[in-house]
Order: sequence, then structure tokens, then C-alpha cells
Amino acid sequence: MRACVKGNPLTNLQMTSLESYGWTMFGHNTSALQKGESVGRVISVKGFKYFLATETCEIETELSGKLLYGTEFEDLPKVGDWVAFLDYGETGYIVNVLPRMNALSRKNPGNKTERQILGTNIDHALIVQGLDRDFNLMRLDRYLTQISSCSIDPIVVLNKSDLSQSHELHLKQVQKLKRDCPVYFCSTLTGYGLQLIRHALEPCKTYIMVGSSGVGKSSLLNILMESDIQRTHALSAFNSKGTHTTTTRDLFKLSNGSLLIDTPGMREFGLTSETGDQWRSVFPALEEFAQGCRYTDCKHLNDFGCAVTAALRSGKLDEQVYESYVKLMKEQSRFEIRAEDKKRLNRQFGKMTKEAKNHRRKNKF
Ligand SMILES: Nc1nc2c(ncn2[C@@H]2O[C@H](COP(=O)(O)OP(=O)(O)OP(=O)(O)O)[C@@H](O)[C@H]2O)c(=O)[nH]1
Ligand SMILES: [Mg+2]
Ligand SMILES: [Zn+2]
Repeated sequence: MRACVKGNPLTNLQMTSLESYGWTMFGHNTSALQKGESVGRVISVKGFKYFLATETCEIETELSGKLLYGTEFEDLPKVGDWVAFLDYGETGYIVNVLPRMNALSRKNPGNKTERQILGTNIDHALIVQGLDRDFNLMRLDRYLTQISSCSIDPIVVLNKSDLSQSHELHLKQVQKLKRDCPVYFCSTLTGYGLQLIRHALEPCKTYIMVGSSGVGKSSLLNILMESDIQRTHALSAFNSKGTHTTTTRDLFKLSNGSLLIDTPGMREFGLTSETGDQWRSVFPALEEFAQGCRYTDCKHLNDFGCAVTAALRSGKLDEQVYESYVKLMKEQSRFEIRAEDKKRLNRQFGKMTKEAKNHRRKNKF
């Protein structure tokens, strides 16, 4: 068995196996690989360096030229990806990204048409909010909508329970959204609720934590790892208040064998449009009323015969829940329209370039 490459920023000399990184769960087999290629899972990306968990240990790799220059950014390896790589002992070159089961994305902040991938091949996303001033139902609905539309099962974690006396009130709020997902209250400070979370996380399954900065994601990771690795290695940097702030997305193996991706706190979690026409199915609070709408493609805005807006008027549907739906649905549609426009413009530009090339060739200039 080969020793791990020195300088691995994650878990020096930790032995691995593909199964312990979710390979069986993911259902891949190695028959699709070309001769000489091995399989690994991306656990960390630092600039041009890709750290992989492989059959025997963790190694540092780079992209092959073909992948680096011939692939759209979105399709380049991301944390969570299974990749085929050429193994040269001390190093390796990634040659292919294996098909993704799913990918958690958000709208790329500062870009109206691009999505940014936060992690791939994920079983559950833990949406972490703090029960201090961070708790926000509309923001929670935004995360739930996007995560569901990426075909990932969400889990809500309300941390800092030591700072709030009103768990019942918060739970009632979340239940208004009628999302069929577990809600956990915890405090990484006092230990409250952590045992339940620990038991809920299954070995070899992949989880990702998302939420605003300072809600306690890395604190939770440290406790679940039963180690202070996140505090001691280079993944954390000190922010202006002197506390740890996560700066990169990395996949960690917990003490019970679950896999957890920690992410930097996010100011924006803009929606993309992953579901296309299926967007209605990710708003379950409206479902029971939507059955009664006159038209099956009812958008529940000013549509004739809409049972959802009727339920809103009669007080059966919560106003805040409906407002959240309108906002998020419009945002998803806007992303879709802009992305379509961009594609159309690119197609037009491509056609023009081709025509100009043909013209030059024909007229020999
Ligand atoms: N009162 C209280 N404070 C907590 C709790 N959990 C975490 N904290 C504190 O909240 C601060 C931020 O915690 P982090 O774990 O770094 O938060 P984070 O979500 O990883 O933040 P980013 O990496 O910036 O996204 C730290 O000072 C923690 O000590 C908790 O349950 N209760
Ligand atoms: Mg953090
Ligand atoms: Zn309707």
C-alpha cells in the first residue's frame, strides 16, 4: 500500500477506500474506465491542485491538458465529483469527470446567467441557520426551493438554540412551508441536540452544509468529526473579528463514516432554474390548493380560476408563504429567460462567425 503524498492539507496519512467515500452508494462501476485509469473522489480544490480520495489514500493531482483546455468551467471537477485519473505515484492527472448524480448550484453572484456549482453527488443538504438574528423564513424557503430543484433532499438545522427560548415558534414557522424535511434544533456551544443529528447522518452518504457566515457550520463539522481539524489546518482564515471563517469548500469524513462538505458562508443564494417546467412541484405549500386551479399550467398569479389565490383571499393560505412563492418563482423564470437569451445570442454569434469564415474562404481573403 502506497504512503499518502506529503503536504495533503486535509487528513495526513488517512487511509481510504472508494466505498468509504460513497462509491457503492453512487452505483458506479469501473468498467467504463480506459486502461491505466484509476478512480478518485475530489475532496478539495486549491487553485490548480485537486486533492482526491482514492482506493488507498489521498493524493494531489492536476487536470490533464485535454480537460483543462477543452472543457466548460461548469464541467471541470468540483468537490464531490468522481473522476478518472492517471496515477503516477507521487502525483496524478485527472482525465475525465464521471457523470454526476446531481449538483448543488446557486446563481453565480455578479452574473445573471451563470450557475456556480457548490458540490456534486450529494444525498442531503443541511441548511444551517442560527437562532440569533440569522433566522429568516423567506431565506430558508429560498434554500429549500433551490436545493429541491437540484434533486437533493434538504435537512434544516437551527443552531445556536442556546440563544433562543422559542423553539416551538420557529418550528411552527418552518412547518408553514409544508416541506417534508427534518428540522433539528441544536447548539454546538452547549451540545444540545447534537446526538440526534449525529444519529441522523448515515455512513458513506454525502452531505453538504450551506448557510450564512457565522451560523456555526464549521463548529458543527468539528464536533461531528470529533476532532479540531478545521481549526488547525489551512482551510480556515481569520476574519476581521478574529474568528474562523471558512474560505473553501472541502469534503470531510466524519467519525461515523458520513461525508460532509463544509462551505464558506453565503451572502446570496440566487435561484437558478434546474427543474424547467417542473418548478411548481418544489412549492409544496401550494400543492393542495393548486389541484383545484382551472388550468393545469396556472401560475397562481392573476390567472382565471386560480384556487391558490382564492385560498389566499379566504385566509387558508399563509400570506408570507404565498409572497415567498411569487418572489422565488419569478426569480427562477428570470434566470431561465436570461440563460435562454444568452444561449440564443451565442448561437447567433456562432452562425455569424461561421458565415463570415465561409465568405472569406469563398472570396479568398
Ligand atoms: N452561542 C452560540 N454560538 C455559536 C454556536 N455555534 C457556533 N457559535 C459561534 O459562532 C461563530 C461562528 O461559528 P463558525 O462555526 O465559524 O460559523 P460558520 O457558519 O462556519 O461561518 P463561515 O465559515 O464564515 O461560513 C463562532 O464564534 C462560534 O463559536 C452555538 O450553538 N451557540
Ligand atoms: Mg465555516
Ligand atoms: Zn392557480
